[in-house]
Amino acid sequence: MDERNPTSTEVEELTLALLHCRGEVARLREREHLFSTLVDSLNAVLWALDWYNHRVIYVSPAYERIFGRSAALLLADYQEWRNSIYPDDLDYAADSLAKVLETGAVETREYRIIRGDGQLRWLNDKCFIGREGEAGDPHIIVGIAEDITEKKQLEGELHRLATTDVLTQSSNRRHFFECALREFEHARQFATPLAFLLLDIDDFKQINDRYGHQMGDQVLQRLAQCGASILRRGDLFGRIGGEEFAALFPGCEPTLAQQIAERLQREVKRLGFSHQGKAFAITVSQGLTSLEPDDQSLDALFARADAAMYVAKRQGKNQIVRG
Ligand code: GH3
Ligand code: MG
Ligand code: MG
Repeated sequence: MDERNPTSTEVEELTLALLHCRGEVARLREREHLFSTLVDSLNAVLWALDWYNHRVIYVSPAYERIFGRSAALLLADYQEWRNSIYPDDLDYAADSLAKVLETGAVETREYRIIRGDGQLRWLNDKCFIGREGEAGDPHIIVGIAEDITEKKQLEGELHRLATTDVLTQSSNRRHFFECALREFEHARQFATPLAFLLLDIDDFKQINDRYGHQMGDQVLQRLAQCGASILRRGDLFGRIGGEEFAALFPGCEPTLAQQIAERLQREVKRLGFSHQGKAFAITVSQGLTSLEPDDQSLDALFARADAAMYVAKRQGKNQIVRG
């Protein structure tokens, strides 16, 4: 064994190496600090998953904030990830995650989770293949999950505003006809019955003139509620003009459509209004028609119902006419 004392050159080299190591440790510590500051301030969960061993190997601190669940539990048990996903979305979340193995990146995953406190939240969870395994197989998947609940709520609200009539909360004209067109095409394709109804309040202008515009607005609101209340599941109802409404009854034979229209006619008459102690009621005229084999477009039904309603008005209003 060499027991000689190190030469001064060797001591110098060792000292330099030691100083270099210290510098490296300090530099790594600084980077580690920077990295955790970045990850902590990010309002999204960074995660890494060992695909073949079904193990979550890393989640950033935002996990506990966003999921309201323990990160330690998730790291210990992969089942915890499955538990946190809204059951209806679990298949989608698992399938879209598996897809990353084929595509390398999946950037459009959106699904719901159930927080530890039971709250439902929407996530956008992008994932990527992290690094190559020894056999060349990808085995680490990394991802970034962002809470998009507020964005989803805003989208829902925008959709509601774009499709409903502000005064009556019924579908607006554009949305009603968009949905009606889909039902028309479906009925044509599968040769199923379809009924179309137009409804116009009688002498509505007089209501405004006698009782004021605000009362007129109330009449429109009550009429829309009444229309909505007699609809069956899958029926459409919308305000398509000032005091004009339309309804579409998919799968509805002409006799049933007639019965629905008659019921609506009775219910509207039963709506009671009062203005400065004076009670009044309203009536409506309806034009009703059903899909015929020659109808090439929704317009054909609309035109027939409109013509029928015109006849109802001319014959004295407060009645249903079939077209
Ligand atoms: P008819 O029996 O022939 O249908 O006569 P009508 O008076 O009901 O029909 P007309 O088309 O002459 O008048 C409709 C009135 O509806 C005119 C318009 O000022 C009023 N109107 C349209 N939109 C609204 C609304 O949002 N609120 C109120 N209060 N009135 C409205
Ligand atoms: Mg009218
Ligand atoms: Mg009108």
